[in-house]
Amino acid sequence: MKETLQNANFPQDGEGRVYHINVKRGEVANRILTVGDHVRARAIAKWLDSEAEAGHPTFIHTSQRGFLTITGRYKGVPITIMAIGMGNPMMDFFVRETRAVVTGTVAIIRFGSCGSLTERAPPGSVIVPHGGYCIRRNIDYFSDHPINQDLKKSPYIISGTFAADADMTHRLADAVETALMPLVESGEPVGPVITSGLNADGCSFYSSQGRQDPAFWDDNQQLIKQAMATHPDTVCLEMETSMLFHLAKCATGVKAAGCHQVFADRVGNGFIRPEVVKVLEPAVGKAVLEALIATNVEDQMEEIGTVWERAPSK
Ligand code: R1P
Ligand code: URA
Repeated sequence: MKETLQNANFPQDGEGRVYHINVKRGEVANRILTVGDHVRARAIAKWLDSEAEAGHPTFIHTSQRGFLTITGRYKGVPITIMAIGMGNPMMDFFVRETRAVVTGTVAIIRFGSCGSLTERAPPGSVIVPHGGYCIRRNIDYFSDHPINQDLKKSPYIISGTFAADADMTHRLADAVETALMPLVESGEPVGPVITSGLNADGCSFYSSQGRQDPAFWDDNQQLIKQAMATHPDTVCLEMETSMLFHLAKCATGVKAAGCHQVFADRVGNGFIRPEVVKVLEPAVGKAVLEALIATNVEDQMEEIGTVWERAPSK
């Protein structure tokens, strides 16, 4: 922390920079592509307009807490690409702190990696879920002294569902299908695109995604079966997208969609190969940018005073 912060309820520095992402108004655009992985964010940023095309340099900032913000333009439209790390709390920091520094609609598409629960989506395929829910480890179940014996009954809590924005999801599914078509035709081991079903966010990559570890007391042998019985159209497991849908529902002026490249085959126990990621990731990243620029946002920020303000022509 370099600056003295004001307001313990929602800390910001004297220029309005938020505490964890460390950006201020004019550094984050209305349309945001978010990923977990910094390397993925930087790879997708290669699709942004050059400085000569954009009329300004690309803004790149890493916060002390590890959030990477890249703001530029794609086909002339202001876009932010942000890497946030992993898990529901990181998604919470990201949605709340970007909402605080952006005026007008915040349109967010998450592009993550996931585990697949269906043979229809092997490693190399892409899933565009229509909604999601959360699976949380119930720590009271494992507690020595739970405050209520009822909490000892179930080791995991499976939530109800939250819908993705239908219009954004539709555009995203179309854009991903279009992007993958030439790769499939040229024989690359990518696809298919699964354009419905539910995502499940685990609060852990391990216990609450049903992974077995003899070194831990997890009581999760039946967890995937229970989740599928509760939500039979579940297709994938990861750690942020359902939280994004939940927060979008609870926030003012935030709308969101998501897509995932399948890394882990949780049916057949396989994993994606790096050479497939190398082909798939840039193609899907570009498709997400296409879907974002086609997304309508209300009261988009004026460019004056922002990092995407064009230099005056000489
Ligand atoms: C776990 O390996 C991470 O991968 C997935 C999960 O949601 C979790 O963040 O997404 P990212 O590849 O976007 O990080
Ligand atoms: N990310 C997850 O959270 N789970 C997986 O199985 C793969 C990627």
